[in-house]
Amino acid sequence: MQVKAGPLLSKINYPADLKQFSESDLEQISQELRQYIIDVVSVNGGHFASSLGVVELTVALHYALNTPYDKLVWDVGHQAYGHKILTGRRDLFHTNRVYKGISGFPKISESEYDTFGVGHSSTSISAALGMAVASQLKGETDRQHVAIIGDGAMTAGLAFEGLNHAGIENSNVLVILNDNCMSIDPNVGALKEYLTSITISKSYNRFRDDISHVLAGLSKLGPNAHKYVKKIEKSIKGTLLKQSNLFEALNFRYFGPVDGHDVKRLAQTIKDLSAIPGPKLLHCITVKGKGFALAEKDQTIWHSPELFDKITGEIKKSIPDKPQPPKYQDVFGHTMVELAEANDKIVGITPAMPSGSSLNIMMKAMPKRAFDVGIAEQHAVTFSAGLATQGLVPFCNIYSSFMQRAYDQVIHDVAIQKLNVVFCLDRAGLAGADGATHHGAYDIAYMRCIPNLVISSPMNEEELRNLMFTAQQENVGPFVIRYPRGNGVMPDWKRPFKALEIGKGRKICDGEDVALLTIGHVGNFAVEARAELNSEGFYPAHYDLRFVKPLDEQLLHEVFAKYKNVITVEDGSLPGGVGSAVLEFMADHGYNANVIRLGIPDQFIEHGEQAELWAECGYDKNAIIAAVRKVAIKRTTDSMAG
Ligand SMILES: Cc1ncc(C[n+]2csc(CCOP(=O)(O)OP(=O)(O)O)c2C)c(N)n1
Repeated sequence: MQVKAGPLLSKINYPADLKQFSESDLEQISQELRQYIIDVVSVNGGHFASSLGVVELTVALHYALNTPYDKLVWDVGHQAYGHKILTGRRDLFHTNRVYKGISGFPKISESEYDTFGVGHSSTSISAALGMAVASQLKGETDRQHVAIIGDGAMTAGLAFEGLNHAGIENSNVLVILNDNCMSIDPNVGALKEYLTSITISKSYNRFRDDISHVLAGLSKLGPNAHKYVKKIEKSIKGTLLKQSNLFEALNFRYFGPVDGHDVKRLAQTIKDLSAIPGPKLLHCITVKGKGFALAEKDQTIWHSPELFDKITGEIKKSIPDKPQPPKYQDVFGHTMVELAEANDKIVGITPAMPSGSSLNIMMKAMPKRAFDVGIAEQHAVTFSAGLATQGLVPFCNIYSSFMQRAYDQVIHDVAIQKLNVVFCLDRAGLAGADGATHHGAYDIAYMRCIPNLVISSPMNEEELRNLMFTAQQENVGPFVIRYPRGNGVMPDWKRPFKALEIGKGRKICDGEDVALLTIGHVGNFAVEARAELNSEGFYPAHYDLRFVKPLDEQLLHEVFAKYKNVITVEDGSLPGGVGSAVLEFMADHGYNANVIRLGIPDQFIEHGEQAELWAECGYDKNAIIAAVRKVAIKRTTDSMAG
């Protein structure tokens, strides 16, 4: 649905239009931009509070700098809605995150203003530094390169790798630290405490005022400004040296903290900082959800709410008339508490996703045994490995796509040492509206080749519980459990635990002509497909593999001995996936069947509803029906009986 922009915003299609306005209009433009985001996201969905928090920063950056010649790199990118609206996409913004619409994140292919594709956090400093060094090598020394990074994203090792390198390159990099004390959940860690301490420190606040006076003078000095930089630096250093500063220690010039909602002053400061060469950091204090009272109050819920009433703030939830199956993530969260109550060796770990993974349930119930380690997937895995060396059983919950960050740690720190770490990979498979950066498409392929790992995937809530129960038993070794975003299929999911035999699948039903081999939740698509196919006279067999590794070889011998057609179905990439594993088994054992593999093809899948994407990739119920129809023989009830 198209939404009407305010009188000033409606005149701005690109930053060049914004620059036509005077500084005194910037506040109203910011207000209209904020309202536009509220109007569209309330009816369309998407990330919310983070973009509201950087409205003034966004306006100031595009006003003060010469984008797209100057490069803005948004970290994570979930806060870049204002940027999209000001850079040619206002009229498309209602298609944000919608199937075939614009992406919810900056994307190089979408706009020349999107300098770097993002979605995963903490890449901005490295990327901006790469751009800055390239500009230097090309002699384009007037170009500005700005990384806009949140205090949450700043907790990742990658951000520090970027800072560490930038500090010795004399390139034109400005890091804007957007400090709102929040990740999705409240930010955690010693860095956060450090940032808070310098924000409230009296000497820093005095310094901030000093520096803004000096900077205000600088812009009036025109082209000779550089001569004065040294002088300013001396004054900065003089004040700063009195108190150590982390960023200064890394050779950055530190400015701030400044009010991230004072748009005029921000624009002026950014302009002034452009005159100072080398690496610099501007510490901006912002409020996540700024301008929408409920979002300011409950920033976690409003990070990415459902649709809502923009007047009352009521989040619109459909009320079903019968009990619904729970989300897999909630089954994980509640089961963690149950298991940990019975087994005191169990601990829980999440890298910055307490709410997203539902580990917050355990964090509340057993605060000493559940850890949010910040946006630090690599650390989360190696920290878990360390815990496991001492006999604990860590359940390390990481979204499948974020686990890509910690691949070496899985191999080097966990698998080689056969440590009893349980990896729960949430959002495995096509994750929906976040798109290509967030789909958990590759975990089966990238885990399957690692020795010592058990890799499993539950078809429903009861299986998830039983796999978790199985994984926490003594000496089981590294154990992966992958499950998708969204709801399961069992409203009555809380059943007693049962240990499962590792590497054993199950036959769901016998059939004729063709066997469906499924892994995980997509097995339910096959159950639905079978019901329809049966009514048409097709009778595929159905097996749930349950384990990708070790594969149930006995089950596969039965399948290849009995069926000439085999259809594998998985919510993961076809190259290297379960279908590939089945083909390997077939070749290794000299079978010769017609194998059709359904799953995610060898291309990046964009955003949309999960159901739209399953259909696009060709492994939803209808695709399974079509595949079976192609190879199976239509039978009457009589011929079945015969
Ligand atoms: C590598 C990685 N891990 C986890 C996430 C999930 N995630 C998205 S936004 C976010 C919080 C970011 O906080 P911050 O950088 O402070 O930005 P804010 O939303 O507060 O503006 C997290 C944890 C991610 N995008 N990438």
